[in-house]
Amino acid sequence: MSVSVATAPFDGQKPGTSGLRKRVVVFQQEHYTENFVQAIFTAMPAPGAQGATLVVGGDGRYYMRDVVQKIIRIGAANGIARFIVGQDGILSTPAASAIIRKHSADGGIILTASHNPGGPTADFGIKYNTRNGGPAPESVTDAIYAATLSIKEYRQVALSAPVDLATIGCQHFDGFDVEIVDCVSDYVELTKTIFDFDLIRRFREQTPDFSLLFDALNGVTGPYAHRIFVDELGFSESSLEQCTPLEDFGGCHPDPNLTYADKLVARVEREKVSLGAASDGDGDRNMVLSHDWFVTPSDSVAVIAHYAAECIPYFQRLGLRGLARSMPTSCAIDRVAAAKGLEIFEVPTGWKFFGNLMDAGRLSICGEESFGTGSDHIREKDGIWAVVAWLNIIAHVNQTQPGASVRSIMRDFFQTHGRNYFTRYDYEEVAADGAAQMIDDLRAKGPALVGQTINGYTITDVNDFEYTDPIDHSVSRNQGLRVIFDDSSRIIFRLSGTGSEGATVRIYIERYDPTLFDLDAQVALKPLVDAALQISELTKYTGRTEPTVIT
Ligand code: VG1
Ligand code: CO
Repeated sequence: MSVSVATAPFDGQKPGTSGLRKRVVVFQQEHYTENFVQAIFTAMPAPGAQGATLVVGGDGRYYMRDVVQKIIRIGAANGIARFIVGQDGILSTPAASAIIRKHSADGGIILTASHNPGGPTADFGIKYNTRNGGPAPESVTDAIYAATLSIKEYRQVALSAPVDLATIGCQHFDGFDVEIVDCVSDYVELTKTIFDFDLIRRFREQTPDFSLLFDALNGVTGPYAHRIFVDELGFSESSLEQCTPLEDFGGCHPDPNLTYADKLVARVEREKVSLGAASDGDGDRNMVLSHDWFVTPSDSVAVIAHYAAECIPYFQRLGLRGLARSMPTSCAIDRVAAAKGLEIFEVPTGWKFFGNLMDAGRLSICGEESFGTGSDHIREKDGIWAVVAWLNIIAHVNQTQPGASVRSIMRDFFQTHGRNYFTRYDYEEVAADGAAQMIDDLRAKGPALVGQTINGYTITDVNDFEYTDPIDHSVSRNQGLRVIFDDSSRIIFRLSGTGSEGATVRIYIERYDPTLFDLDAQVALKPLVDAALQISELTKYTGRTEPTVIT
């Protein structure tokens, strides 16, 4: 039995870089979540919700299970015939993508605010993925937003009790089915077809000095990491830390970078760990480091692309079809593409922009500087995938260079391709007006900046990044303000589209050096960082003198 509930639009239900993210208390307002969920079903691409199969799951954060129940009730009333739900509502973002694809579902709803903190006073998020398993493109998120603006009612079925999310198996209801699936099985099966697990196992057995330390930051990847690193690859339980998903991530900020994964970083240094890694709340991000080297995400994807066709079975079988990065990501991967004669694409920030290229068979491996790395095995970035890729590469290189390490692999890479020094400065939760004004004024100042020399660097161009999708020709404008210098150095200014409060300013800084590999990135980039602060007058607009996070 389905009933209609009268409602009215809420302001600000516009999906950002990756879904709608707000404070939990915002989602808890009466009708707020229901409105957005109904808007998803209203806007579901043709042929729509009627008779469709929908995957539902999330990163385990506070409020998630309540929302799973709401989605089932509203989805069923909108005609969804079959829900595939992770046990206890749990699915990592990459696992959800894998399940949508494997079961030919019509889409999925992923409940996560990703790397944002969780808990009653922190963040929640809802994201819609389409049939290809990837984040909805802007045409769909625009339609969802439009539906939130005109909503007058939502429909839901009345159920006598909440759906049991704990018991694996299929439950039949009047007009629809709910299938509860093990949250890791499909994902682990897929991962095993991609990488050379035998090679990694042998390497581990033969190299007792090699140590792995993986930190899930109390996010969703704990169970996945346990199955893959411990059960399948044979690493010890002590290789895992913070691997139980917690509703509030144990109070930590589940963002894998040097600032927020400080516990891991300290242990990696202290215990001289060979490969340290972390992932974010929903498991799509990764950080890779060793006790003597921090691998920037921009370098990580380039190294994976460099070795993939040589040692990762999935790419040995399929070859490399093309490479891509988000615009602010460093150009290291461009050098790999050039060396291998591959197409390279530069897309706006946000994984949704890679999907069309993958679906068209033109993109194999891609990454973002924001700790996102992945391939066309699914349509989301994939944290565990990146860590296993590194294990596969390290094991492979050790066959011909015993003792090869993260550091030596990076050094070889720089010797072949040169080094793109990269850093990002984030100013989190500044006043939105000041931040927007800073970008507008910078845009206006652009033409006058061209030709100026600052700290030895001469500006040759200032522009707004605009992207035309090569497949569907859709155009995305204002995707970041770029200041380009005569030596190909770049400074990019962008406002985050994933924050839940105020604005976050991101400044991305990059410089290429063909010969010097051992500089500290902060030292190598200091003159450009100073130039960025000078050009933007950031302190004047935001009142901030220091960034919140440097990556
Ligand atoms: C950030 C990153 C972007 C990433 C997005 C979602 O977006 O910069 O590269 O795709 O988060 O990642 P923004 O708009 O805040 O810069 V996740 O792990 O939050 O799904
Ligand atoms: Co994430």
